[in-house]
Amino acid sequence: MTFTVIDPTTALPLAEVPRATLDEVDAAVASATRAQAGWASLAPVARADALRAFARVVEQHAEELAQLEVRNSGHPIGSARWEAGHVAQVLNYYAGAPERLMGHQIPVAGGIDMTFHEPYGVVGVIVPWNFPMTIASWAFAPALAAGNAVVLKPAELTPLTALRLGELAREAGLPDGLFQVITGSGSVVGQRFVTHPGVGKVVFTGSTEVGTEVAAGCARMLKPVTLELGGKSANIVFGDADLERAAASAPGAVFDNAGQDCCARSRILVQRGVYDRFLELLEPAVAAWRVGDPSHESTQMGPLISAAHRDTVASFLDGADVAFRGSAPDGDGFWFAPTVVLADPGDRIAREEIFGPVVAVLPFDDEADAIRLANDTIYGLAGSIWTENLGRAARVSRGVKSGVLSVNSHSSVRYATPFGGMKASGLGRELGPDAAEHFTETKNVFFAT
Ligand code: TAP
Repeated sequence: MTFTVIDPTTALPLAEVPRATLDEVDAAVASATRAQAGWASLAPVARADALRAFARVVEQHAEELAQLEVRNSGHPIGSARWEAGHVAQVLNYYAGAPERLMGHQIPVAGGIDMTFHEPYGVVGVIVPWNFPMTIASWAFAPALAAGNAVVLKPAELTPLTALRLGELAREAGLPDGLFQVITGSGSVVGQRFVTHPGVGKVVFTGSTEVGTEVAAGCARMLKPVTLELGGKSANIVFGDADLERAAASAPGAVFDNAGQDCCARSRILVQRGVYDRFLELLEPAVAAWRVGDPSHESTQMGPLISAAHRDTVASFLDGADVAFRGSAPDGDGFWFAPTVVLADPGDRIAREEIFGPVVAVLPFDDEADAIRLANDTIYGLAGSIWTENLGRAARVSRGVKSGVLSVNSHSSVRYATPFGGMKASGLGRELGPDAAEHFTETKNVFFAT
């Protein structure tokens, strides 16, 4: 059995991909279990070398991976190149981990006490369709570094770069079965990671709705789970900010990847005294946002991922107070023009994740009001604070309940710094110096003397 993968820029079929059965998932977990035993017993330096070799092969194929992502996901080529390079960087970064996963020697009476970081065994990784390569690498690189095997399930909409990464891992010399990519539906393949007793940990990135189900299933199995879920992040602009910079950068903060970004700043909160001026500056920046063929070097935004998703995004504009819109091409692709909406805090558009190129602008009065509004959502993933006042930046960044904030910038993702959400945006952290440890359990051993 197979399923068809569609190019969102043309709406035409791109590839046929296998739809795995339960038996095939079980076979993948069995071969991952066999591979893991050998991998975990390798010298740490040998695991580090293997991950660096994988990184080198990804670098050598970066352009091919980027072109594939352009076609499967509609990402602009510039972004797709960054994503492929980022996967290699993440692998190189966690290649440093096997030799640094140190336990403690703890002073106790009557002997010597030591802790060890033991791998879980097989880690099941479930990823969404919005950033297929990068999000997968945030889990598989540290999991492998810590001595685990990985079975990765990409989203059915965007499996192609993940499948290619599976082939590249083998080309790089990773042991057979150690890193497998298995395609199929979430309710079959993803669910089996949850219920299979041979999968020691699950990493799930996707919607809060499905993530909650996955977490409940893992709880029944007493299985650890990392969750990276939805967001409704605020871009907070104070009256003392550099308004020109804040307005010029705001489109990129929400329309990047056509708004299909868990960190999208899909609410812009603007202090009332500069609200009109900010909108005046924002309008030309939105008009200048280049939407079109993602294979063109100058394109900033491609299509949405599917016709069904475009319908969902469009439904948010029913009855909305649209201030202005950018442009989008005609044609068969799943196009949607960047859209700026004026909203009230209770509006659906100001509360729910849209996952499309639509931003709600809301005024606020003072610092306390900004923090209250920013926190007035079930989510807590990312956010930005624009102000020239350092004390205010510190107070507001401590007051906003989000896992990843930036001041006078919209940067959320760096491989060397922790990433993840508070509240309904997730559980646990990825990336940064501690992530490999999150793929281990602490064992304590006491030696009587
Ligand atoms: P989902 O519909 O939740 O799907 C995510 C993944 O889970 C897909 O691979 C899906 O498989 C699989 N899945 C579906 N049902 C499942 C089940 N019952 N058990 C196990 N796995 C199952 O999300 P999406 O629409 O692909 O992605 C958009 C969402 O992801 C947004 O909410 C976005 O904010 C969130 N997201 C969060 C982050 C971070 S880092 N916080 C990053 C990116 C995206 P199939 O679709 O193939 O069936």
